Amino acid sequence: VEASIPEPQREAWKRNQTAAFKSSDEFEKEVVRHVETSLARSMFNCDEKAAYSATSLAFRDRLVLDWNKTQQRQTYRDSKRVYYLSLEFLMGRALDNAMLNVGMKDTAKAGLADLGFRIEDIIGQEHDAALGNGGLGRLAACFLDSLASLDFPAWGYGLRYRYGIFKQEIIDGYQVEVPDYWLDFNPWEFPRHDVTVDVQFFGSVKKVTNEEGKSVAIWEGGEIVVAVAYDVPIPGYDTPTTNNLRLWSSKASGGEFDFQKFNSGDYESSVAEQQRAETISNVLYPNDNLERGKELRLKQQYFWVAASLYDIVRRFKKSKRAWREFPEQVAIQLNDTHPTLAIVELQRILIDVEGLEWDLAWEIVTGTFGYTNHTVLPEALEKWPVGLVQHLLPRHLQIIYDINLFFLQSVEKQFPDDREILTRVSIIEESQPKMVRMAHLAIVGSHKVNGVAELHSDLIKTTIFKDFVEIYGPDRFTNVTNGITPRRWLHQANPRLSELIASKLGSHEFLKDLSQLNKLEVLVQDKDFKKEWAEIKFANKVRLAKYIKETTGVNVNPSALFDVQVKRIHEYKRQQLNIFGVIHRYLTLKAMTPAERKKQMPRVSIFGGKAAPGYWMAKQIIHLINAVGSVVNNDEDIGDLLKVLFLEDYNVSKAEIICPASDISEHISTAGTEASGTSNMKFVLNGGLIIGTCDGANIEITREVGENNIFLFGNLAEDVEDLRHAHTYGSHTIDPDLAKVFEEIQKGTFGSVHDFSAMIAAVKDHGDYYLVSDDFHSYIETHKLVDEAYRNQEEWVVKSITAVARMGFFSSDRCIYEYADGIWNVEPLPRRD
Ligand code: CR6
Repeated sequence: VEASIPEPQREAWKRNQTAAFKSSDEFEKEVVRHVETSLARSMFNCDEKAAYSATSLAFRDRLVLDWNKTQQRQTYRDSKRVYYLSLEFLMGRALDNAMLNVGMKDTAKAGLADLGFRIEDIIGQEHDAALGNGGLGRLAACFLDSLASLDFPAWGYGLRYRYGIFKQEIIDGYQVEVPDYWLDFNPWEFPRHDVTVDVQFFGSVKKVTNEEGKSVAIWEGGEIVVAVAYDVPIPGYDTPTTNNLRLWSSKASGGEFDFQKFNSGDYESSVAEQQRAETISNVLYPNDNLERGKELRLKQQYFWVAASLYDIVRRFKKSKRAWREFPEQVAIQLNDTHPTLAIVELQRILIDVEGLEWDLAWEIVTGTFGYTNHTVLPEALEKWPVGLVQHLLPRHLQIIYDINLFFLQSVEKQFPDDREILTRVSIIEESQPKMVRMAHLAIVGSHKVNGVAELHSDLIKTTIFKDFVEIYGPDRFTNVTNGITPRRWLHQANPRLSELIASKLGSHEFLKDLSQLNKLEVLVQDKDFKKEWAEIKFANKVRLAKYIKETTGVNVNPSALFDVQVKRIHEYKRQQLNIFGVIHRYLTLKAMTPAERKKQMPRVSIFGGKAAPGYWMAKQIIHLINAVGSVVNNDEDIGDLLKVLFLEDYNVSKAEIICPASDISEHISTAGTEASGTSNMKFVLNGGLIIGTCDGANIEITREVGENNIFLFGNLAEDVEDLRHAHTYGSHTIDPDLAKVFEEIQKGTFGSVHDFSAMIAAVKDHGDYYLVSDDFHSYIETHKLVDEAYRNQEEWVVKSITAVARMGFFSSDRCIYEYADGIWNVEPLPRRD
């Protein structure tokens, strides 16, 4: 406000306002200008990378103009804002998305062609922004797209990792991790060197009495690390609303390095502090569904939470409203427990810095936060040693103890005769060492807790958070089934299908109201439509086959049934079940006569996904898949009947090629373990069918698309516990077909007998925790049904169209409306000009 231009000079500004390009000619001008000035190059040294950079800068300029107006509007209207706190944002590429969302891809295509480039090649130059592990991070990215597309005033807050998720290379069948340095040139971010926050660590707390005779806590000493804001514009689809994703980067306080030390000749230690500070935002922890309790991870969490809250509070204070209005102006969503310290930090700011009474502050805090749980797996539930929290954040630990004290007092009042419940729900686990249970803190400090699919939300209420339902009542807990953005996962990934649908529905409106897909259902008997539908799937398979040839050297027949499982490698997701099934198929084919073989349905089994670097078993699974591939793919008896591929370095941009090309995809987690899954939705939306267990969102997909259009198999969640118990305490017999698979592996057919023995032992000797053997028979039988169904191409296409027509529910737009309504209490703020 202080730097605003005085009234008389504003005319000059208005005359000179930047205008966004409107034609391909104007676009070309912008590209050339950026090549010549921003990049200091010319037509004599403009390669595809430079053309990508200049194109991105041209689009970034557009986004920024809309971004500025959006922010001005939101500030002026002073309406409630949503803040989505996530340690992961798996954004993928930005250029294609920006072009489509602002509706200028055709313009850019023509302009680039004029300048001598193919738009696909330019798009392909971009490095994925891979600041996430898997579903949780991609969900955050889909939510940002929906929030902007639906005109919600919303900000994302995250960390600007220098290294995102590692790049995966497969060498001799083994995963090798290579650092993902993605920031050499990133045109999509705006460094805000003037937007910084000092974040304090360590030190000690002293209690003093202030002038009013009140005892106040002062946190002093320790060290300061500076958070610098980097802003990434998030364009909505078909709207000028452009929201902000703010990522924090860490740097040392007090300049570049210590000059005194430098001058006295101690160069090394003069830069040490700087290096230590920068370490905080250096690297994304590469674990999916696993928390390892590393000190640096806790530092990351507090650094990001403290900077974000300072920013949010600073923005609120500009409005000069009373503190009790805070929850009416601010909704903060905690994406998993990673940002749970935000609860403590806001309480600290309110009582220690702003001088509010505890009770009022606590009311404000709980009114502000919502917490999303994404897993019931015990190894993923965050706990921090009390000693570590004490050391790093001494004042926060005191506040956590106070929160816990007041909470347990109220529980005691409610259940005077139950001592056990206090131990079970306490935020502090009385173990050796004592631990802070972050999920408990997140529940106590939020007004709503949600799971991410119906089964999952029921499970958290009846298992891990059962006591809290007793304490707070069932209304504290709710469900918001996950969704995906149809802009990226249909319009961008599968442009031909999107255009075909648009031509039938009369417009692209379905991209903002996905329920309109249901109007496709009447077309299932339209011959031409079905033909075109099938042709598009085939073309997408040809595109993937070409990619497979380029990256693996293997020829695959695009007429074969493409069977895909791409996701993080995890025992609970059961890639081992899939590869054992593939071996079973191989053995079955080998045992046939050539005449019998001719009658079989050709298959291409496609795998992809990263294993956490420390997850040994997951790495063995990757190795087995590759080992099976090198035997099967070179077996002349088999030929095109079976190919097995592992696609290296699965990420968002590869998913955009893979999802549209699948006939069947596998979502086969042990029932009750996959909270939701979201790739299941991506595949079905692109006309692929799925084989899956009754787990996560598969159940709701079945409800929507109908049982005839999905292949379900396996034991139910409610039976898992008994089965596990029986494995351990009863007699445990292995499925006979699976036993034959094991024998073959142990014979050395796929090499490395030693490497694979642990995978077999997990099933045979260690209780088969993931029920691979229990589900094997029904898995194999269901794959036979898939083969049979695929033979009838007519029917298959009908299933595919019907399923797509019924997928409207799974748009992330629906999720955002549910959060806005049931958790955040916020309204959209569309532009009215
Ligand atoms: N790993 C769940 O496992 C869910 C996503 C997003 C996960 C997955 O089923 O779809 O979250 N959980 O809700 C966590 O990350 C803890 C995931 O991606």
